[in-house]
Amino acid sequence: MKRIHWNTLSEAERNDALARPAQSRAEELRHGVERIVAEVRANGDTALRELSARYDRCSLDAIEVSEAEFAAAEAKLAPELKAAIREAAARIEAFHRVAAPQPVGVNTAVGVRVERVLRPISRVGLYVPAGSAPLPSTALMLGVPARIAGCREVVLCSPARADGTCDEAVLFAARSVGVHRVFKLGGAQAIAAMAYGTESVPRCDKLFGPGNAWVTEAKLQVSSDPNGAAIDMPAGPSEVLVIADAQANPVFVAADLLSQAEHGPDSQVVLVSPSAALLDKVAAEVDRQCAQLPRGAIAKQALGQSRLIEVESLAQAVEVSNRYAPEHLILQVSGARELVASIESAGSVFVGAWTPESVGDYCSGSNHVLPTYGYARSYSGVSVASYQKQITVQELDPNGLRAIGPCTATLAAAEQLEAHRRAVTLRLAALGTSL
Ligand code: HSO
Ligand code: ZN
Repeated sequence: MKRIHWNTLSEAERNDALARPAQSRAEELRHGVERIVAEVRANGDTALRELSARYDRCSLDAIEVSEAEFAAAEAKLAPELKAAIREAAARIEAFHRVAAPQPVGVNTAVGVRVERVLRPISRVGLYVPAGSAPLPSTALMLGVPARIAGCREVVLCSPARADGTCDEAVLFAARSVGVHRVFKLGGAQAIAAMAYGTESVPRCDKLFGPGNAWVTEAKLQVSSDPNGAAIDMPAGPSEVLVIADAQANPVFVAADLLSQAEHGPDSQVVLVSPSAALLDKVAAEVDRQCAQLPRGAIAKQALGQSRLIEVESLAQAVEVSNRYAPEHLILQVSGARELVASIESAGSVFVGAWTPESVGDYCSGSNHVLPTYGYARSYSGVSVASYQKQITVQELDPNGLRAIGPCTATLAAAEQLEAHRRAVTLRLAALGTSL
């Protein structure tokens, strides 16, 4: 892990120190995805079968998961895993329900009512990756808010294995949170299918979920086409920033860094501390724990581009974190709760020694589909609001028009939009009022 002394760096070096690894939208990837999208649009299910054979090495009879397959998946799962999936879903639901936007209304003048009403996005498409490890927790994180929002059709795609079946836990999780239909599709072809529709896959209005470079590129492409689909957020490799003080337990800090590093070789982990001794202890502890991990080789690659940053104070640590805008921020400092007020940009914050990031990944109740790559500066994680449209409604009675008509007319005149002005003055005249 690279050691950095923040105070010795110039502004440009600080930017470099916090830079994410370049994510190139390589020509080859762009063209490859364009070709896949075009094939799916032209040949529908036939293209999906061909592409699944080519890329996922599986021959699909039916693209959609059948009732019998759902039942077989459920029968295969260990009871404690099913119980954990149900338990996690319940907690995710409890938080997302209270965090959901509410309809609001206010009289902005006498006789002028303005409201915001909420409507579900009708058809949504969820993507659950199954690359190096299938992620049933992602099915929960995407499915629960869709159900709370009341989306009419919730579709989920996840890649099939070579034998043509999907991961049992993903299927069970999808079913337990009310996903309506599941398709055995992965990669760019899954995104294209949900964005444009095929004979089997319904066309969706908005697509959600993480994925590899192909999935991400496909989401970008379909979202820039007015006939395609909207997307939740731009996605990049997963990341964590830990702020720890001299009192932090190096064993806990190392475990948290590794839990992010094991996601993939491109994961980013950053530790910021005012204590040089703590940084030394964590570095040694990371090596020790990493050697014992089944995915140690992956974690080790991620650690290659991770950083240990020494700062002069906790206040400076927070400054560094706000500048980096991490997907996950862990505060392992005494009085961690007080630091929360100064956090400006982060996807999700984990407060104190007893809050590992893993609990947010699975079952504290918050969502784990979060902005990465610095997008936490302006984006938020997936929530019920992501599955809703907010519609504003206004209604005036005659007194309302008398009250705000003159303001409207003056502004319309200033913009030289006479038709706008008359839409008001004609009505005021009908009410026997002139300006
Ligand atoms: N930390 C990942 C989510 C995840 N972790 C799923 C385990 N399973 C990205 O936020
Ligand atoms: Zn994770």
